[in-house]
Amino acid sequence: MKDVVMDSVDLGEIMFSLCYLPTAGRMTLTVIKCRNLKAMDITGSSDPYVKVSLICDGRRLKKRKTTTKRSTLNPVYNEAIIFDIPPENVEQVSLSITVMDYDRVGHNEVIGVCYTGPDAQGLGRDHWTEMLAYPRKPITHWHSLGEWPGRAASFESQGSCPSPKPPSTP
Ligand SMILES: [Ca+2]
Repeated sequence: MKDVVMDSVDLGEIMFSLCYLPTAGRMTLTVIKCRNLKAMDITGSSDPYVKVSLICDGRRLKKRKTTTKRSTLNPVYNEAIIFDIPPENVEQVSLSITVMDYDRVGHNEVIGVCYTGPDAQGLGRDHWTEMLAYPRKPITHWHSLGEWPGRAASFESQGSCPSPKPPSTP
């Protein structure tokens, strides 16, 4: 896993909660809100929505998105996205959370992205660990958005779905 370079470009932040129900094998990611998003449109604003992908083995297994909020850099969603993840697979998956700008004409653009999962960096990994440590309890954090790594190659590594890993050495 390469380091995710978080440079100084301010793309904004996203607040979401994670909650895992081991018996039901259900994970709920609630997109709460964003703040100080980067303006993508000539109007000086953006039309943000949030796309959440469940990733295993570098592949997007499932993709869900929130509604689009028009012309705001501080959207409020409070929208829950549910994934079925059996306990035996919870160490093998990650989530990518991408904030997009909707455009009526042309392609929608990525504003910024963050990751959470056992292979994520920093808070992305800590948030996931906390979710597993406190099952049935929604855990909420603000995450800084990072640059979209182009073809998404830096995070979605090649190879087979990782088996449970030994704890990382200090
Ligand atoms: Ca737009």
